[in-house]
Amino acid sequence: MGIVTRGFRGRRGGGDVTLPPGQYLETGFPVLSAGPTPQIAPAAWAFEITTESGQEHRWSWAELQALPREDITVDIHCVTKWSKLGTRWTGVSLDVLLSGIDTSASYALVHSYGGYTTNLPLADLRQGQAWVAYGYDGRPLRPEHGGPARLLVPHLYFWKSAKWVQRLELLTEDRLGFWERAGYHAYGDPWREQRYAGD
Ligand SMILES: Nc1nc2c(c(=O)[nH]1)N[C@H]1C(S)=C(S)[C@@H](COP(=O)(O)O)O[C@H]1N2
Ligand SMILES: [Mo]
Repeated sequence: MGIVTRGFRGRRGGGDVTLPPGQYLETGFPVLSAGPTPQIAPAAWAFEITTESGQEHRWSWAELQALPREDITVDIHCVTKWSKLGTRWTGVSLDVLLSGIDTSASYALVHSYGGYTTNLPLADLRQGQAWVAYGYDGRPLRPEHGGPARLLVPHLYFWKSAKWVQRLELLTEDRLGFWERAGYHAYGDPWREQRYAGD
């Protein structure tokens, strides 16, 4: 005991690290942004969920902070092939934000400050699978990693975890986001290696 060799970290009871196919272990925290980092003052910040019937639900920064928060420890997998294990986040579950919202939508298009978008089935945002995260490693989430708040959907490739999240648009039909329109997979399950459309 006491000696920890990289690649054989004790994890879930010990043993080898299992990564999704084609991934390698990253110990830093790379920044991947398709554009500049938007600067959003908390007073100007809000998160919205809009439904297919046009209802709008809105949370100010203070209202988001007042909701029950969770500490989440998860592995993340970027389509550029790095995976980072045991990342520690703080945020509000989408189950909390979606509770009480009347919708029969099956899809969500996520919009970010700055114009980035990404799509996913609404079911993938429920049942403890997704958060609006504003803390990382016990600190406020840094702007380059999506602060003040980003989506966190760790079971899908990390491009689905929209940084600087602004709005969830609930839709009855799937609509592709930024990378998905550029040829990336509409769903993006790292364990099935769904990197590109057709994988
Ligand atoms: N708004 C926004 N969100 C984004 C991106 C982006 O360019 N803009 N890049 C995505 C991609 S491809 C990845 S891998 C992760 C990177 O998050 P990180 O920079 O915190 O590592 O954010 C995702 N969310
Ligand atoms: Mo990515």
